[in-house]
Amino acid sequence: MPVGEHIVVVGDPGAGKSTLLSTLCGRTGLFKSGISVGRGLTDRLRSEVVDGRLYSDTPGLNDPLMEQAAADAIAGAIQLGGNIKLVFVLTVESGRARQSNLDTIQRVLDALIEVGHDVRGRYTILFNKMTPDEMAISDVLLSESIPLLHTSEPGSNPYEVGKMLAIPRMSSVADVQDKMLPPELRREVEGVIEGVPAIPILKGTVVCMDSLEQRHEQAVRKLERSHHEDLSQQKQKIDADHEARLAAGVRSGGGRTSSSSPRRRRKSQGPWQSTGGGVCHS
Ligand SMILES: Nc1nc2c(ncn2[C@@H]2O[C@H](COP(=O)(O)OP(=O)(O)OP(=O)(O)O)[C@@H](O)[C@H]2O)c(=O)[nH]1
Ligand SMILES: [Mg+2]
Repeated sequence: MPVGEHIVVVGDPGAGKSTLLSTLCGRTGLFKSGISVGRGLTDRLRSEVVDGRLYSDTPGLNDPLMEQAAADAIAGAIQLGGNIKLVFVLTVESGRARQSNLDTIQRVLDALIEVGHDVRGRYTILFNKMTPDEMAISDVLLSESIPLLHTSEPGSNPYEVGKMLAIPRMSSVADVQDKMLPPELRREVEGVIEGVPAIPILKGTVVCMDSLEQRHEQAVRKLERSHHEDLSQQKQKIDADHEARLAAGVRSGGGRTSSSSPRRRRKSQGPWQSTGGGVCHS
């Protein structure tokens, strides 16, 4: 059985994951944070045990230079197992959650669902670095900006979120290296994460973090498969209908079904010809 609480933080590069984790651990600079030009600062999985709890920091999945490393790091964190408290850290642009954030959430949740985990109500979303204007509309932002949360009837959505929280942009940590958020914010974030049940994951669990390109290819292949299935079902139905009509024709007097009939001969050249319909044999 999995033991121990394990906080795993996932989000875009620069969203504030490392700052947040160091704050939660109460240790300045435990997870390196700061400005990073061109690529994410955290470049691989970093895990630390503090007061018996495991904390995992991952690189931004949407960093094109580190996409694979980031996907591996997230999969690696999950593989460590434990009672995983999954925390997504998002930032907002012009009042909307960035699409890259939304893709990341879906990729990680899909990977967990695929190996049989029920993630409903078992993860947290933090909207970080919110400006005062964004904070003023945070209710709407939180409830409206993640389409994934509105894809089906309430209660039946496999992606249902546990809790969400808007965190104001703190000028005290703005682009400063290894700074921590103020204690009152730490308590608020802790409270939210604690209130969300964990996902119990066995150590060694392997998840597949597909790239966006792979997901696209899979979707195209799925469409192609279902298209072929539709076509083949239609063909079977046409064949069956035709045979039924032929049988009915034979029963009601074979004379009219003679191959000497030009109309019948034309019909026999259709795609169902291979069924050997008796109509062509006088
Ligand atoms: N203004 C403000 N800046 C913040 C806040 N949190 C983090 N920052 C700053 O944002 C920058 C990036 O923070 P990090 O914690 O390194 O972000 P990250 O998500 O770990 O970034 P990567 O490791 O590059 O993926 C740092 O310079 C922080 O000082 C916040 O709440 N407000
Ligand atoms: Mg980081």
